[in-house]
Amino acid sequence: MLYPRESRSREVKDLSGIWRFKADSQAQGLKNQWFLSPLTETIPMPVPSSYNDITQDISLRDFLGDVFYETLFHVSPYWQAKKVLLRFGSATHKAIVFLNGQEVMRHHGGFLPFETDVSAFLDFYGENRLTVCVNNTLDWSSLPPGEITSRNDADHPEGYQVQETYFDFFNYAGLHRKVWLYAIPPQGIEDIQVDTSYEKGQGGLTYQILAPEESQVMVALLDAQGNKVAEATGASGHLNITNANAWEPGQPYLYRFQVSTTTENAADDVYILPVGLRSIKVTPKQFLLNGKPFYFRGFGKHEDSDFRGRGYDAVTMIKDFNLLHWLGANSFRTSHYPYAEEIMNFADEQGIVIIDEVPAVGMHLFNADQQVFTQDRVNDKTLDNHIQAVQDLIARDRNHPCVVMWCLANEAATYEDACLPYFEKVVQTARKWDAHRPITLTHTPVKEDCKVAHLFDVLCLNRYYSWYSDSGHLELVEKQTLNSLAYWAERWHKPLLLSEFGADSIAGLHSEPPVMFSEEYQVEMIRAMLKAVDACDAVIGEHVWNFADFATKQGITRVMGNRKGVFTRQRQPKMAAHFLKQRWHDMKDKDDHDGPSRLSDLPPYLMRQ
Ligand code: BDP
Repeated sequence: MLYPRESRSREVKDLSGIWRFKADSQAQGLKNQWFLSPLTETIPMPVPSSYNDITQDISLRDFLGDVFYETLFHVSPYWQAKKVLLRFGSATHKAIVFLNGQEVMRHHGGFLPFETDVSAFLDFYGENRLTVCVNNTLDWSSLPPGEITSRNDADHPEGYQVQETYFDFFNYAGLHRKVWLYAIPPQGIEDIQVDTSYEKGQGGLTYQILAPEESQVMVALLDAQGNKVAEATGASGHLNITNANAWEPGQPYLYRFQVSTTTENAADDVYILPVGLRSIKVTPKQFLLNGKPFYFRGFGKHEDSDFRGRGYDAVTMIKDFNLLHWLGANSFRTSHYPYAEEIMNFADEQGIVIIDEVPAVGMHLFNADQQVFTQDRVNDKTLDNHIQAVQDLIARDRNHPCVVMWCLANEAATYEDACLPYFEKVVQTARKWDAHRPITLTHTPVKEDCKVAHLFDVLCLNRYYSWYSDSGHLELVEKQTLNSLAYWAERWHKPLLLSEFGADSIAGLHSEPPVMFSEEYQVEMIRAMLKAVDACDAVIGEHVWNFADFATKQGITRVMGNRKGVFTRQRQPKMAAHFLKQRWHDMKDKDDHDGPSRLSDLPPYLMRQ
């Protein structure tokens, strides 16, 4: 699925801005066809943004059900000769879209784009009205799963409804990403797929172009200065590039792959796709990027910030990337859902490596008595949606050089037998749509043997020793981590990535000796885990949980959100950030001078005295 980009044949109009908004607390809107005329009694709402934290109204923050968005716009009559597409970066979690009172599309799933041809619904000479009904409820078939439970008590005999979620982030909702209208030639390019390679100065690019059969396809590869380094004709083929520049973490050389089509009696089309040449290989103990061992230093992140909730925001994005560079980090996982396309584009440009995750989170109830994979829990419909999400994520992100691995689930109940046939199908889908990239999923520290590890290339482990187990016992962490890593390495002979580890700390709380929730405790827990990591040669990376503090649902284990960030939610560093900065810059310097390698011995100043 192509990101809307301008070219001499393509025009893009960003509909982001201040829209009219109305929460439908009585569930009347669809029944009474609110979309037929302009919405009344609306409030202003920024798009993109979550709607939850924008007003002072607690009932909107915790709202459950349909909300309506509306905006007005004009299009140029010149666009009549074009195909005009309406595209949403995402709508969380379900959307029905109406243009000038008529339904034009529906979409399920809150983290991926959707679009449709709206040429026939537009008024090219008058005002157009776009109305979107967005619903934030989750059930057992959605990704992520959830369930609405009805409760009552003596004070509320009439009952009330609660959205249960089994994941640890606030269920932000709304139009979280940009909304575009864009015009392309009616016989234009529909899709482009590239797979690239790089070995010792030799680059390769295999491509496949989806365009109407009658069009002639020309492709050219331009270097960063705009010089043509390869060209070909035809809808599929392979380009060889000698003296090629690789896309490397930290040195992200981007070429431009220019695809042009000409069709008799129809307008020409041009799409320019940034591409990076790089290769990936996984061995039992290494993750090789361009033939060199790559060690992941970074985080599990969230799309989360003050006021905006999960809404895409260039300020937050660029600040976050600057902080990653400041720390010497080289990668992150898009826990626990696909992030905005603008973030993926920026990671390509910034040379930050990404593990790209589908929104399959909360498929583990943390309760041994609950059989997760039964009909009233995760079910066949969930599986269909999971398969669809994998397919759509790959369709969206497969051309990004920054994406080096797909993460197909976070902490599912992989110790249950029913998990195997389920994940066999999910894995099949990923392999079918991308035969090149490795796949992974994250594991919890359950004792039972994992039923699906053999299906994956890299095993990601989430560990919280001295936090959720043996709380306060920092002295146990190193040994427990070592034992766990040794078990997984010997059992599966696959590379391991410590994909989550960390402790909550409230910025400004100090304690020496360290106690839980102090900044010191967070540092010492991370340090102890990393001592074990440094001793295990099957580990290919460390992703601390989490980059920044983030919002969650309210509960007695969360102090205004999850505080495992090494930055506060406002992106100010805690002690752990300074600790990681030191370690990761040392590792980076070592990589730069001696070639990529693991830091085998911690320098003494990083050891706990
Ligand atoms: C892990 C989850 C993550 C949570 C984290 C925590 O993958 O989403 O936020 O625990 O509890 O199990 O902080």
